[in-house]
Amino acid sequence: MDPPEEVRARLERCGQGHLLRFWAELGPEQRRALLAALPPGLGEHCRLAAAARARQRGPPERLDGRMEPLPAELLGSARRSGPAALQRWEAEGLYQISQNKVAVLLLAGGQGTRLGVSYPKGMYNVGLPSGKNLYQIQAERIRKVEQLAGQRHRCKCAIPWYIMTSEFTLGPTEEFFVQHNYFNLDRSNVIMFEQRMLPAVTFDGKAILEEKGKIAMAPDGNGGLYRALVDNKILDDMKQRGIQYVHVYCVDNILVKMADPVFIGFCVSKGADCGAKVVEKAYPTEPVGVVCCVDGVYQVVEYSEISPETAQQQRPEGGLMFSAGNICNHFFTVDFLEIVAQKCEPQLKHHVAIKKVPYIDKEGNLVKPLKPNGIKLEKFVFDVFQFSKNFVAFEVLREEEFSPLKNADTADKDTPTTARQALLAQHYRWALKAGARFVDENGCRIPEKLSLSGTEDPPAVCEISPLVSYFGEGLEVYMKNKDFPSPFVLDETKVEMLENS
Ligand code: UD2
Repeated sequence: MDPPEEVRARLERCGQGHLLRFWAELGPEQRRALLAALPPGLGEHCRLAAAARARQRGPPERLDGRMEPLPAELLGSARRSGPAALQRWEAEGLYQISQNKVAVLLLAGGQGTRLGVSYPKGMYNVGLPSGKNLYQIQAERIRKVEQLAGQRHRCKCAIPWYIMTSEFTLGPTEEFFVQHNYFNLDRSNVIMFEQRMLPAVTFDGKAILEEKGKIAMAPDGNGGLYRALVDNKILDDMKQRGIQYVHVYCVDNILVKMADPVFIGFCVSKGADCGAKVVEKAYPTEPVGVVCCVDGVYQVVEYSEISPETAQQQRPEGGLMFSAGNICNHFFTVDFLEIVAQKCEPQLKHHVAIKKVPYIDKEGNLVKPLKPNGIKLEKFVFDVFQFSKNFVAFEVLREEEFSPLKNADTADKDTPTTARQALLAQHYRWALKAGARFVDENGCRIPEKLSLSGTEDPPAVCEISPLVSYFGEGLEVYMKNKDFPSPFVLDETKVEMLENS
């Protein structure tokens, strides 16, 4: 059987006739699947990809002259604000949570290629004494902050957890949640949905076959969120539940504060429609994007778009001029998401990722290229800042809130080891602050060390379950003036024992 004449002609017209090269060798099921997988606008997509790559090969566009730092009045700070302000924002955030107006949304459609595992990153266990994976830690933080808001306002409340997956991550993520009984969350409050996929394209604009009857596809970037919200009627679901505020975050930050009441409270009190949590850049040339203003519009500027001189520029009062490092942690009102998803999404720019994409050559052999050969187009979640009418940013301390898991342990940063160290250092600080003492196997006191670098093991290992404490609160009652062995895991069972001792 020949492919429908109209399909062949259409593919030929847009330069994609090669996709039918192996048609004669395909079985009926493969043929059906190939035809069904041909995306509308394929030719246009391939042209766009090749053109974007050609543009990218030129010198990077420098934005230096057009950049301004965020105005001080839009930038809140966990470090510079007094306890009264922080408490006020936290109270506002907890109130909104107690009113069931807050949801969290996890971006989990990425392939996690740098980490080098074949399963979704959220399932990764960084080797904590409890053996918990990232998803479990996140689920337990949601349960705890629901409890804190409920206790404060004497009610029962829920924070729905929306999880954006892709063709690569949906199946295994669903299965993992089922296996773990949704980490004891109410199943109806965990909503998984899928983002779209786009064909990978050669440098000369041809869609790539990864099998004789299958086009190589990749997720459309974390900015695919906005289309996925519409495709999957997620905004309707949010509205039905009365959600007004959404905390969006990236899967790999082990220190992420789910539905962070302080950040949400800050954004709500400022009347913001869109907000970004940021950390101070560690050093001028650190390869992170900075949140700033370009031609009067808020955006994240990639490190490649700034000259080293601009990156090093200092503020008169000290500190880097452009220091607001993006950590993929955002606040949106549902109204803002609706405007973006319904109206502005087509204006989001395409970013080009150049990757090694395995392909079938003309002779029908599978080739695993040694050099990058394919273009993947992606949209970025933060590219919507430009549409905000009231944008704010909130700076938090890196050691308290940001330690991403990006690479395998062979790298020197953002690895399972650094993520584990960051979490254990934080819990050690919390324990000391609560008055705990640690002793070694001979009962001798382990000397305390208060200031730890990001890549240093604390002198004693103490892991605190998020079900016991969300951000260090409420620990004195179990830990003050008590001796603990190392390693020690403070979980619900231990808490019960300590309460009865
Ligand atoms: C992201 C931010 C970067 C910085 C850094 C901090 C973007 C575009 N970049 O860079 O500015 O804040 O994080 O850790 O936000 N994802 C999807 N679908 C996709 C691709 C990615 O859901 O098609 C998810 C992915 O699963 C992850 C998040 O988006 O949770 C960030 O993706 P990444 O790890 O590829 O982004 P990275 O580290 O380049």
